[in-house]
Amino acid sequence: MKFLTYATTLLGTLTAVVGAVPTRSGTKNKYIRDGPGPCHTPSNRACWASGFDIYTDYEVNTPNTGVTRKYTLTLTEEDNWTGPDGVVKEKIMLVNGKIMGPTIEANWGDWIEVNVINNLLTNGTSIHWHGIHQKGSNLHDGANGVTECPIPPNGGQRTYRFRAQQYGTSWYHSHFSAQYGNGIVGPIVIHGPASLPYDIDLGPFPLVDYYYKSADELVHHTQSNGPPFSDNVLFNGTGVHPQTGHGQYAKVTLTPGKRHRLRIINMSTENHFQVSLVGHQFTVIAADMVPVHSYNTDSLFLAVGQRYDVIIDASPTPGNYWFNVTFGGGFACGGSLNPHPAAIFHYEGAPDALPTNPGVTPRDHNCLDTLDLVPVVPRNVQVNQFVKKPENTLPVELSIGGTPLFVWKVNGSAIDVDWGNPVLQYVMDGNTSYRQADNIVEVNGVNQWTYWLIENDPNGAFSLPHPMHLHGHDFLIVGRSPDVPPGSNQRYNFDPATDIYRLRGQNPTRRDVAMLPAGGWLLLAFRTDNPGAWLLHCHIAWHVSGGLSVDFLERPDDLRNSIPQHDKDEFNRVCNEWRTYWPNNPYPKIDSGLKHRWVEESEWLVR
Ligand SMILES: [Cu+2]
Repeated sequence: MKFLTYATTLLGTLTAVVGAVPTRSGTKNKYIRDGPGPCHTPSNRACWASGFDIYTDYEVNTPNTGVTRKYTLTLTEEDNWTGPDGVVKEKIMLVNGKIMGPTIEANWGDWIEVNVINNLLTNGTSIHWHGIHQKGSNLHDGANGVTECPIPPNGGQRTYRFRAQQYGTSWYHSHFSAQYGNGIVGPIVIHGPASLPYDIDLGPFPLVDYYYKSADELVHHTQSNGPPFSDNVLFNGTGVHPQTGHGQYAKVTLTPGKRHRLRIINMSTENHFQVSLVGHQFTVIAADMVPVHSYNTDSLFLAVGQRYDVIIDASPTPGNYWFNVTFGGGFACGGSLNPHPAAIFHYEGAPDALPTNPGVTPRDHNCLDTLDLVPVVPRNVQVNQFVKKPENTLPVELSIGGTPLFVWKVNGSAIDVDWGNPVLQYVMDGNTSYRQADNIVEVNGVNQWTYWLIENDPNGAFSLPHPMHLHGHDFLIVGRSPDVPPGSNQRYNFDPATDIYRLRGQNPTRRDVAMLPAGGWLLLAFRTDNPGAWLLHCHIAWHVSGGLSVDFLERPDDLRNSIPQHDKDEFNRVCNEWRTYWPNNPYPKIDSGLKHRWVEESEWLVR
């Protein structure tokens, strides 16, 4: 499409394109005419258009562009596929024929319509638009077993339609078991105002852990073993094999003297990354899809699913610089068999060469994300309203010793969705006899702040940090247990007598993924302003596969009464097709169904 502002080559070396953010003049392209006003310039990115700027609360006010951006994502699978670092993978899944799907791109206020065609052979699918609030469009959230039945394979399809009410950087991924780890991912960019000026938008920079085994084999493995190190790390879909040297470093071109916006996205299944750019600082302007007051840092910790929009000032001596990924927390939140995962930031005009300065290892973030982000549009809550009760406490526990060996439970129950009978079926039928394994937490009250205390097995022998992701909302991070390294023996229960003073209600960090510390607690708040069935889950694919999720059923009566007839019809059509397909599926369901099994038939024959 003409309006795309990023060019990515096959397997994706990232290329800056002139005019990365559309301007009003100089073209007859519809995107640009309906896009930002003339006030949105390199020196004033805060302005967007008449009546809309960085201070506009997008949950209240969104431009009415009348534009719909249409995309088609076709999913396929291949055997014996040669990956970017030269290793042949037995199984891979592709979006539009590529390992990294196309960037879904729109302007703030546009509608986005994505037709998903499932040409996989035996797997269903559903595509989740991570971070998108889906206000009033819960049935387009793409959470199979919750908001829809999976789209059946061999040509099944459905169209997702939702509003770009927010703006910023995000990604889309399959929510069918661990399928996204087989390659069903891609970036989302919604153009809007920014909290700091910049000259050039470099576009999305997806980072992902990369494994030579299929995600399904890894789910099977992690049901009775610890998580394996990734075989490699890919930057914008490419990377170099640490031993053979096959493959190419991702290369990002900087223009000397210019300020560049980079949209860093962690699309991993398990690896949490510490990122740094030798010789440069990052100026952070947004976290997930929340613009923040800018601040400078030498390194950033990106939990699985998190994004940071940063400005990189190309003022150092022109040359080539390593963009490094390191691991912290004693590998409690991931590691890689590639000891030095990296990409190259190359200055225009400099010789094409490998960087020479390896840089210094950034400080250990200990698997914790920063709580010092200050959102531009504030949200304040009365933290003294918080009273710990069983109803607002979500204990996370690792259950060891059953079958499978490792099962993750919240509130004493591991989620295990029923693909053919999603939660929305219950809602539409007015049936409140939910299955225990749907892990429903019903939330009522209109536009009320609700508080959720997640306690990470403080009495267990063993605890790991978890990146918790909420659908349908951004949450406020109202509090967290004291920071200690994940390997520490320190355990923290929430103690109202002392911990109430740790809470922060005045415009705390707000985003859609936050770290739950090992052996500690996290207190989140969201407002009941979006009727829907919204998952709160760990974004480590192996853990949500193992059960680590609840399903907030927010205002079910309001939800039932607000579903458009067209959405009901499509829900029923896809479910009928899935229910016809499923009895003929050759592979059994072995996990929660949220993040299916896809292994060689021979493996089942030997069991
Ligand atoms: Cu987890």
